[in-house]
Amino acid sequence: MVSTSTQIGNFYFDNCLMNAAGVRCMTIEDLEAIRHSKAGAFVTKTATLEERAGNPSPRMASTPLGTINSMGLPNQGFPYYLDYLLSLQKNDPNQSNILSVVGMSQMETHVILQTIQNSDYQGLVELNLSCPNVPGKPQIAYDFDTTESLLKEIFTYYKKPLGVKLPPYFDIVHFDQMATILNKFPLTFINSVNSIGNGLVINDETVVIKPKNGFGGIGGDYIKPTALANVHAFYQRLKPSIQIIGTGGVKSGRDAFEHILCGASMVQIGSAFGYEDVAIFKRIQEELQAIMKDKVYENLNDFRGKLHYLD
Ligand code: RRO
Repeated sequence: MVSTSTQIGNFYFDNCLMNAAGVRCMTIEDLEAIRHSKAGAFVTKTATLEERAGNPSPRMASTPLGTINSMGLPNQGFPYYLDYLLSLQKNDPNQSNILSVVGMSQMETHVILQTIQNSDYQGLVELNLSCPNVPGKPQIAYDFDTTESLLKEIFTYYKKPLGVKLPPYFDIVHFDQMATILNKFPLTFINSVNSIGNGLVINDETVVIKPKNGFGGIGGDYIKPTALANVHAFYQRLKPSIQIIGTGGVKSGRDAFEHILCGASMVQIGSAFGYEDVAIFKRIQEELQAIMKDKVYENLNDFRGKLHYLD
């Protein structure tokens, strides 16, 4: 029997496929749709301390090869998502989903994480260190010193399972430097990658989204090779206790297979989930199972991280 079940830390999932934060996950209605689908879990839209309207529209556009967005962190405020997750946890203590958060300042990030630490929430939390779209706020994880000092401070009080969402890196030295920092902390997982920040898509002579004069995060087919490289680079460098969620360019079972081959324990679907809605989880699960069956792999452990190199 071919299984796509997986584990992150002490949490078990029937299926390794789930949504990527930001896509169809801003309201309880969105999250319930994922929860009742074949997805193994959901992750919430990244939540800030207070509700945010985000950037002006149009703020997302599609091309035949993917998406560009500059949403600007629209969300309902983190208590909305925490309360919902707590209500799910009450009904089923074994439920495991991911709460994505980040503050608009380091102080706000600490307030959010301290509140979660002091709550009854027992599930996974992902700290988004890579939002590319808030004007005037650089992506935290491109500043290595800030990332290290922030994580150092967080782990003085945060004792629950925590992961970080990373932007793509493009240089071997940066993979080395970031992995060295991450390995200093008791992280449960990393999620690699967020959108490739600050791309530009043009239609005729005009940009296609309004915020930041058209600059926005790129997702979809454009980013799969970058995502696979990041997943594999971190798989090679991180201590085994830090697991990897692979995100970027997944629209088929083959794409999910490649992320797992590169070292991912779970695979998130962003742009393609936006196009196809919750039916995508069943389709990609079946495609992945067909590939595994063909290769006589029974579970993810049979091929996770086992990418072949040329001699
Ligand atoms: O809301 C956004 O503009 C956004 C976020 Br927080 C993120 O992490 N990645 C992205 O592509 N867009």
